[in-house]
Amino acid sequence: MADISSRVDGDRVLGDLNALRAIGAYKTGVHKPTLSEPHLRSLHWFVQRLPDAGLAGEIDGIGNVIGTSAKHGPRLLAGSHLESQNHAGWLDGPLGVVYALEAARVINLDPNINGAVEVASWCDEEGHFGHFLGSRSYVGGVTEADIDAARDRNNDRSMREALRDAGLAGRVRARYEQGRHIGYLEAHIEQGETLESSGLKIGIVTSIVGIWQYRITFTGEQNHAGTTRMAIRKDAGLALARFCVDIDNRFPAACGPRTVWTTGRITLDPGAPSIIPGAAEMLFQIRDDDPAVIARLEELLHSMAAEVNAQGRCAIAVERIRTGTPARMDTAFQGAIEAAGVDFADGKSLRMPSGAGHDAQILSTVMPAGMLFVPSIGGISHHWTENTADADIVTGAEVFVDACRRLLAQ
Ligand code: HGY
Ligand code: MN
Ligand code: MN
Repeated sequence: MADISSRVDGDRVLGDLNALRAIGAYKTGVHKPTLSEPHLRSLHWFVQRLPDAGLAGEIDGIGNVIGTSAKHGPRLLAGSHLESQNHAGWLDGPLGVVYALEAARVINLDPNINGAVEVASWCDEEGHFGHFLGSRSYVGGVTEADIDAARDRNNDRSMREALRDAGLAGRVRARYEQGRHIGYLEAHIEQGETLESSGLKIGIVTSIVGIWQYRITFTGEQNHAGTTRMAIRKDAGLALARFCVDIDNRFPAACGPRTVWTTGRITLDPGAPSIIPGAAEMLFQIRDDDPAVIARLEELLHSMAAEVNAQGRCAIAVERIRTGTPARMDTAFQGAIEAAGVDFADGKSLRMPSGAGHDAQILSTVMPAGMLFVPSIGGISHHWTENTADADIVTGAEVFVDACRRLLAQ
């Protein structure tokens, strides 16, 4: 067995994760929306630790941090994100950033290892301003106009203003260099219960879902909740509720084996108890790793909307506001993770798809990419009770660093 586990310092990994947990702490989780004060403090924390890993870097013009190495030889890029969903978990994102930092500290400073790990913290993976704006900026998929248009979904603040307030206005945005890296490796909590329920320790990610997001609006007639007879109402809120139930009744016949759909936000206008809502809006999401399934469900959505409009009571409009290309993870990266899992996790690993979106799916458009998961307690994530056992965090770090070493040696 390789001796690398003597150099992965599990206490240092746990110490770093808990230091980040203390920044923007919320109950046992964190509240670090993109470009918020605690998110910026976390980015500065990361920048300050780059030199000890043989790296140099700064926060770039969209809030990414890329740590680069001057060491000769092959280079592997590794990372994840440091912002969180609102009032959410302490590991979603930071686990992958700290594992990347640990891999850099162990590998970059070892003269016997040819090559280096470069690290990244991608801004806005959690979609407060857009989708994957940080990693998409790095691969050249974000224009200045996109940033001009981006607004915080929590408070409608413009991204331009947030970047200016953070002192990042005018900074260059880091771009990937063709051929600089052999690929990208990301570690993440599973955010589901597969590993824990199977007594396994490592998920070897095979594919990452595409996320398609819709804004569905309903227009009825605002009126008095007491004097308007039921028979003549045009209640936009009721039309929305009926549509959600109709989706649940009709999607199962058209979906794939792992398709999921979610209505994550409902807004009623004006949202007062004595007023029949004249307008309603739902943010609706479909996820699958097969684009044909998503296209089929989108077609069904539009035909269901046409049926509602044909009834002539409330008008409905379906607007697609985001698409996402599913990604296949590189098989050589999967193999390196599996081999490392044999050495450091007793082979307790499983090849599995990711139902969550990740920056790895963006990086996979320009270089080979791989992901590994560690177990989530109770499968909980995007909630402040999200957690992973310390022993599983350390095992995951050792597998991750060994996988990096194997990939650099290929
Ligand atoms: O929503 C997602 O899949 C990711 O956790 N942001
Ligand atoms: Mn994440
Ligand atoms: Mn997340």
